[in-house]
Amino acid sequence: MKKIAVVIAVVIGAGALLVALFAGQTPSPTRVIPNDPFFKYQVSFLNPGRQIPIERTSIKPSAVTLDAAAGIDPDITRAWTISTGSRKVVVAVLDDGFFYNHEDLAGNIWVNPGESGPDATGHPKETNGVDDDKNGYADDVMGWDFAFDDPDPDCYVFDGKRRDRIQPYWHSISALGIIGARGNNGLGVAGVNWDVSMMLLKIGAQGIGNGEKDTARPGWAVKAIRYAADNGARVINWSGFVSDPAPEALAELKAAIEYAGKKNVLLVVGAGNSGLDVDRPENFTYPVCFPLDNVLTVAMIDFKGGLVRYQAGDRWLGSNYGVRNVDIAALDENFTTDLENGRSTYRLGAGTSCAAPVVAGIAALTLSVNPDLSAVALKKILMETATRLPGLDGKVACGGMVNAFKALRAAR
Ligand SMILES: [Ca+2]
Ligand SMILES: [Ca+2]
Ligand SMILES: [Ca+2]
Repeated sequence: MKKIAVVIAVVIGAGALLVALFAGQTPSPTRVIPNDPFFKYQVSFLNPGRQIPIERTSIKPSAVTLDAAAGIDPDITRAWTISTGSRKVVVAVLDDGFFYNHEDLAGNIWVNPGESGPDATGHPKETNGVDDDKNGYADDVMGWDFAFDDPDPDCYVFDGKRRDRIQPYWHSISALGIIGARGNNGLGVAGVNWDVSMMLLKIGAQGIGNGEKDTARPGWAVKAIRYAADNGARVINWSGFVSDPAPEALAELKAAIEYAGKKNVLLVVGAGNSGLDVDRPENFTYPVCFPLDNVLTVAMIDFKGGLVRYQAGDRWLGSNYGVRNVDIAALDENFTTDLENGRSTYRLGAGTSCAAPVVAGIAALTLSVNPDLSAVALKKILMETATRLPGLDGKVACGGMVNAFKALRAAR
């Protein structure tokens, strides 16, 4: 555990202000506020309520005002009084390519101990072309690119045939920053975990955009999930889904997730942004709708505590839901890491792709306190300690939003 750097003690005077700001939450003796300059925009971690003005990006003025109710947050600043994370906890992220050189992420990328340092001939194991740890993958020092079967899960998408770079991709970067941007380093934002090891498993494009054709295939996800389970991950974040898979492919995917479950790996997935009841068979989507006890499915809520719902043309979109297939909710609007023309930047992300990493991050933070929890026990703690919200009744299984402080307290 990282030594807690700044503890805000609630004292007479200042305490009155804090108690007033956080009315609706249990009174707290302490909170931990990191020194990262953009933490002030991370109101999804610490929501003061009322009208909250923030910027949408770090690179140009782009003010937005969030209409918030006090107490609608995952209580992370109180959880940080217990733990700010550990490099020993490995979270695998299944996504498109990764901008792992981001200034606020580089320090929290997983380093495969069996593929780092000098080999017997003095060459670096990272680049010697040898599968030093004999796990089936040569030079897999930070993870693997399953889409192109090479050790570099880099941040570009391809057209699926030619290896020409089309464009930098961005979907994964918001998830990485939420789970584990370096915290309290005086730079950028703070992740749920100030310290963590993020294993990078590239399985193809997870969002839909112009010119992006290497859409995730179930076969790549199957390999990635088995890799995560075999190489020390305890949590997998998958803010995505497989589209139109064949029944055999689905069976293989289910078997891989069950295999991960046997190794106590919890798979956290975004419920999806189509505004659908995914308990209805015509709306089934995978892996969201696998009835497996090591899958935790995350809906997205707004700052008032209701399921996100918005009109797009003549259609209603928003968080998917369903008391059987969706387990828990989290705020989706998170100020997190981004990239712009190859530069490290920061941006307000949204969607269940940003809600799932909040829960995956809190799962990892919980394991930093108690690494002996099974995947099933971890899922149970997260659901049982969730903050119940009337708007989630009948929409998600536990009827609430994730609460980091209560989860860590229960796990201790
Ligand atoms: Ca290897
Ligand atoms: Ca090697
Ligand atoms: Ca930081």
